Amino acid sequence: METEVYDYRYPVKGAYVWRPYGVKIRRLVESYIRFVHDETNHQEVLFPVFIPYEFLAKESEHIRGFESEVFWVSKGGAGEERLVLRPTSETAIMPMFKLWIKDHTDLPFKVYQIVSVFRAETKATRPMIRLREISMFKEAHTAHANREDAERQVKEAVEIYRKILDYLGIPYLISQRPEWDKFAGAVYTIAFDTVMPDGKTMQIGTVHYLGTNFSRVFDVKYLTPNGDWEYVHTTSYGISERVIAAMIAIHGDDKGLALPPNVAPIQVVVVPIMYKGSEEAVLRETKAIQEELTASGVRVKVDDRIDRTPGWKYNYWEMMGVPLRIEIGPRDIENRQVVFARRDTLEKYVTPRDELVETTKELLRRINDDLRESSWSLLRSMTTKVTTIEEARRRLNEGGVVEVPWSGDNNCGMTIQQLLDADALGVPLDEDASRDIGDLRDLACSDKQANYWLRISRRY
Ligand code: P5A
Repeated sequence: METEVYDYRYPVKGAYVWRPYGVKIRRLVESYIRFVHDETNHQEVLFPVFIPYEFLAKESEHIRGFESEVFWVSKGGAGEERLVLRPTSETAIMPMFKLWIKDHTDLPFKVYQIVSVFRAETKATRPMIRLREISMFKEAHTAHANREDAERQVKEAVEIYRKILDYLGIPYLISQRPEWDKFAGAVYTIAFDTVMPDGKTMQIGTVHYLGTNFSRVFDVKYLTPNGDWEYVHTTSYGISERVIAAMIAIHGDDKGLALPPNVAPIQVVVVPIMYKGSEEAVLRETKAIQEELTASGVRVKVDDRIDRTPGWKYNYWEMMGVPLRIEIGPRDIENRQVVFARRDTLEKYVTPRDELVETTKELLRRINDDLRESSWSLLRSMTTKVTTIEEARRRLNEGGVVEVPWSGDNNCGMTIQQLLDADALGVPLDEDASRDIGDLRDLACSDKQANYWLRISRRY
């Protein structure tokens, strides 16, 4: 199954091949990502993959974070070069922002691209999750007149990511990363994490407020209405094919993929059931159904292979995650009815033939909603507040996320990580997260009053 989407067998570590069915899924995901950025006035750009090393190294925290993960291009033909393959594009974008941004009327300035970036990851690579060539890296970069406007952009970015993840039915926790785990060069980082079926969390998107850290070293200034020159405040935010990995892992089951109709390359597969003598009628009906559904905007495929049984086809398309199946046999034609089977619940429905289009659309809508809802309830059931080390350890061993009392002191936070042998995701920012902490002590520093809940999990 997996190899119809993505092939792990490419002979370079951390680099894999998207196969045709996978590319179709990916394009549907990308086109929604583009849609949401376009509707919020981000302009799509395409930057070179090369960055001169001295540019990457200009911002001291940034290079400290990325130095060990850089792929070098040190030879071009016979000549020597000092280029790197971008691990992310802040330092490629800034010199161009300097040329493009003149005065306050140019702000805010918002661009994005969907490209490959390269990171020599030190942790073990994993297909679609920890790549050395991240091939669906959507990165947005924005510049603003002041902190307030940049932070407004951070909020917009969080809404954009909510929308994308909701569309894919992926549940998420939103946390402000602790100081020791923010993006290299950021003032602060807000992260989206999901819980994978094994109980470990995965970071599936991050939004960074970069302050003037990059604009100062690249000298990106704008002319204010008063005639002063000021540094722009920048933000950046990114997601990758990890969202596809999360979608596949979270909705799939032991029968294979279960794709949300929103991004399923085939939303409905029609399987004709032919008995001797009725072939012609069944195929005629199948074709009529295909045409009606196609005309109403549904992505539909007819599986009329004659060398496969209907049962074989049911299994195959279930494995491929097609959300809805329609079975058409002579009896259904006679009774003027359509038989539907849902991939997610495996339930069957029979509806009158003249309600074909309505029912199809209603079922597709419901499958999107139900996949999202059931994933959310799983995530909620895997997140718990605990107040003792023993309870936290026990919960973490079962898989999931714990929230423990924390003073806000970084040393205490890092000690909590060590005590629990797990990582801090940060302080909850979700709208529905309760911040109330009452009269508790820091889990690691019992002499300190707790001020926050700190999220802890084992991470991918
Ligand atoms: C934001 C975009 C950045 O690089 N610069 C431009 C900022 N942030 S980040 O957190 O480092 O990466 C953004 C998201 O990309 C995913 N990601 C990866 N996916 C697959 N393989 C990797 N090796 C990898 N590294 C990061 C994460 O989802 C991350 O949140």
